[in-house]
Amino acid sequence: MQNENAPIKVKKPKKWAAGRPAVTSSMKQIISTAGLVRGTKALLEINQKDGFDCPSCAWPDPDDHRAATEFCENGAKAVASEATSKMIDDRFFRQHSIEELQAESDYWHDQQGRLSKPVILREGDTHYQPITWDEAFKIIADELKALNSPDEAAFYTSGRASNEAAFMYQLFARVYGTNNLPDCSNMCHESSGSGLGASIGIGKGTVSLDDIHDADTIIIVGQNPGTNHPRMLASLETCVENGGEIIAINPLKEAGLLGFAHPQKISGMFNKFTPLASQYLQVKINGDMAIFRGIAKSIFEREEKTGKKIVDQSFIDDHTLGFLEYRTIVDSTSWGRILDDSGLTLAEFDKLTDSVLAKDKKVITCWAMGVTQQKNAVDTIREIVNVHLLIGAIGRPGAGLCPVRGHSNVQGDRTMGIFEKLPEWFHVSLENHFKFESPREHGYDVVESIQAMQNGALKVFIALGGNFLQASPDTNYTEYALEKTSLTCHIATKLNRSHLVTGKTGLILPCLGRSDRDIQEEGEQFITCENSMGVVQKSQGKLKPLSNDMLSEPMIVARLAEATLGNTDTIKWRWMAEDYNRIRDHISHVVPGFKEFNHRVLEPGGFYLPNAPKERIWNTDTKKANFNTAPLSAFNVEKGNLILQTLRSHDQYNTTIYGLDDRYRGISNARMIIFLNPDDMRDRNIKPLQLLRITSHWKGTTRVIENFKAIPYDMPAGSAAAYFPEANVLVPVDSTADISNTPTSKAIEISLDTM
Ligand SMILES: Nc1nc2c(c(=O)[nH]1)N[C@H]1C(S)=C(S)[C@@H](COP(=O)(O)OP(=O)(O)OC[C@H]3O[C@@H](n4cnc5c(=O)[nH]c(N)nc54)[C@H](O)[C@@H]3O)O[C@H]1N2
Ligand SMILES: Nc1nc2c(c(=O)[nH]1)N[C@H]1C(S)=C(S)[C@@H](COP(=O)(O)OP(=O)(O)OC[C@H]3O[C@@H](n4cnc5c(=O)[nH]c(N)nc54)[C@H](O)[C@@H]3O)O[C@H]1N2
Ligand SMILES: [Mo]
Repeated sequence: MQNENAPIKVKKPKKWAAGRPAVTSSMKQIISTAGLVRGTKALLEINQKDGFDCPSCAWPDPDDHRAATEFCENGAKAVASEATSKMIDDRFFRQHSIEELQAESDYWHDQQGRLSKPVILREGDTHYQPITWDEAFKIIADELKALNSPDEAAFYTSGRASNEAAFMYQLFARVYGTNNLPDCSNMCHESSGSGLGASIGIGKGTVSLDDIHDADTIIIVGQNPGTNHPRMLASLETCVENGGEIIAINPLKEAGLLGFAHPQKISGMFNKFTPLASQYLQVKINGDMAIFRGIAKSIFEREEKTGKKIVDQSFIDDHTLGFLEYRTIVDSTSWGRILDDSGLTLAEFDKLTDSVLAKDKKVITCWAMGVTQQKNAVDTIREIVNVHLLIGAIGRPGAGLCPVRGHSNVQGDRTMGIFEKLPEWFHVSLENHFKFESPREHGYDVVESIQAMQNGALKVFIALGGNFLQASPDTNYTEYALEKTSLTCHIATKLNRSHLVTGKTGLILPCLGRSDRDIQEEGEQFITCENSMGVVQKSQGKLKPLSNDMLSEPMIVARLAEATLGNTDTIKWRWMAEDYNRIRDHISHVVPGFKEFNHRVLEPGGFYLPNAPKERIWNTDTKKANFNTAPLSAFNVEKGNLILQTLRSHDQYNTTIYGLDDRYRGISNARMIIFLNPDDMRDRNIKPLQLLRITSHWKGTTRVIENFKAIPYDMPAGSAAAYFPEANVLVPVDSTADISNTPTSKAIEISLDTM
């Protein structure tokens, strides 16, 4: 374990990612947590066709050949954290009161090992106590049955849950009678789903790995793949080697976008790196919509100047609606406004447009949280689509849209029906197959759930994984909200802060993780996941579970459902979970694209789900791809205030903190820091490492965090960055994106004071 009191070290940020340091760092981590034998065994199984899907990110595995080490530094760390040989037992909870545990850091919580037995915190108790599984299910079932309405309960999902667990879980919620199925996606790529659905008729990306390798130009917006999707760097390297160009749009200079040394190649082990981004556009926070508007404007101006058609008119005519209206709004957006909002120069736009129009216009745009967690996220994503529609860069090889998902099965969970606004056809499909009445009223998303707990409308909160308290905005507000409930129950692998802020009664139910062997009544089981590119694959854990008292997620859901609802002719909960083929068989009847699921999933490497836009078929309301016509919007702050974005360090997986370093940004031993523009620091007379109080401002209210050290960093004036989850206190619960209701974790108005 690292010493949390060690002094902070600050070095120059790195100019490339991975290489030998990545290998050393991951090996150190896995051996120290999981031990050499267990650790090596786990590593060799990650992302192999008969092994388990890496629990870290949703970047796809190669379709054809896979290296024996198809994982990355951060995948190895995620596995080490799960495959640890340390265990939390009864003694742990006897020893530590809730109050003591609350005083420890997130890093410390993760270091305590795997949860191994169900425990309960009864009203007034100071310590969690062991409980049997049967008792635990009975307590939850009694509580659920006693509610005035099923809508007084919510069922949260984090994106590691398998397709099988997720399908059972949403079925349970709906048979019970509610659509209250908030999930981590609400805080993550919900804006992508909303934007893409309206524009092209599917809430998912349209490219495969081959497209990434073949593209002429890949634009990466608001994403830090060096840390969060390291295996993507190998795909980008292939694109560059094939003559493609990478363009980064990011306020911060991120090492992983600058260059990559492939750790599985000899050259990479000697730290010889391939330069990646040939253009690095340091956009102002929230300036991305202006960038894509600017590309469209440049294209129209070039057409006028040269008298030649540049847009793909036949694609526009055959496949889209709204072109003329879009053209009008682009014409009426001034360059002054575009340059102001984006922070770029005309020369930068010129070069960028050259690249978008280069060669065969095989353009792919990738994006992640820098785009989705903004007030105007949905319009920004739709503006990205607008540019792709202009040049027909969708539904052909080497071109398309690529929202890069976070959690390894967050996309699959949504496909399985984890959605508070489930479409009508899915309800009908469930009803026809299972013969029950599925409730139609939309359920609560994450933000609405927090608000409903606050106003007393939501009384029971059940979480299939995740760390709701730390992942949610407005930490203090969310904490009070959770405390107002009558029951909180977490199905989890590792201890986290959400387990320590409970309703009247709190329960923790320990479950198997991806790397664990899963044996049920009918023998050894596997689960399935869907990656960011719509490939469904099997995943089979191989490690012996540390304790016999953990249950699998499908079995926990099944027993909970059985205790609450009982079995019927059409739904035999426990029987389903005794053999996951039975769950998959149900899925094949309910969810489109899963016909013969049990058969096709045995294909090595899995199978692709249907994706209509890839075939230029648009399942939108209009049956066309829709141009979106929205005025530019910008996030303005009062003079002297800054815009803060919250981001991930290199040593964390969301709220799980593996270590205290952010290697590529040059930071060691610190998380309570704020990156600032050097000129902004000078203007405010702030010295490096000086301690600051940060106040966020929202509709006349303020929120405060203290003791954050100032770090000068290369980013546009007026912007700032701090780590998630420490800075979540500052994110106002009702500051959310239009339409998707995603918290605006990448744009918060702040002021600074020295302490
Ligand atoms: N190791 C590791 N892997 C992970 C995760 C993890 O925590 N650790 N988390 C997983 C999950 S759930 C997700 S969703 C993904 C997250 O993957 P990312 O989206 O890469 O995660 P963030 O750290 O939030 O990074 C956002 C990036 O957006 C940039 N940014 C901020 N504001 C703006 C803006 O206004 N415009 C632009 N263009 N850029 C901006 C930031 O500088 C940063 O580089 O990663 C997944 N993979
Ligand atoms: N300010 C700010 N807030 C953010 C973000 C941001 O960028 N800035 N990002 C948002 C994003 S993109 C996301 S996805 C959310 C993440 O929100 P969550 O998904 O809720 O959070 P995680 O940190 O991924 O959850 C980690 C916990 O999941 C449990 N867990 C791990 N593996 C398993 C498993 O296999 N099964 C079960 N049952 N439990 C498991 C462990 O107990 C672990 O402590 O946070 C969001 N919050
Ligand atoms: Mo995410």
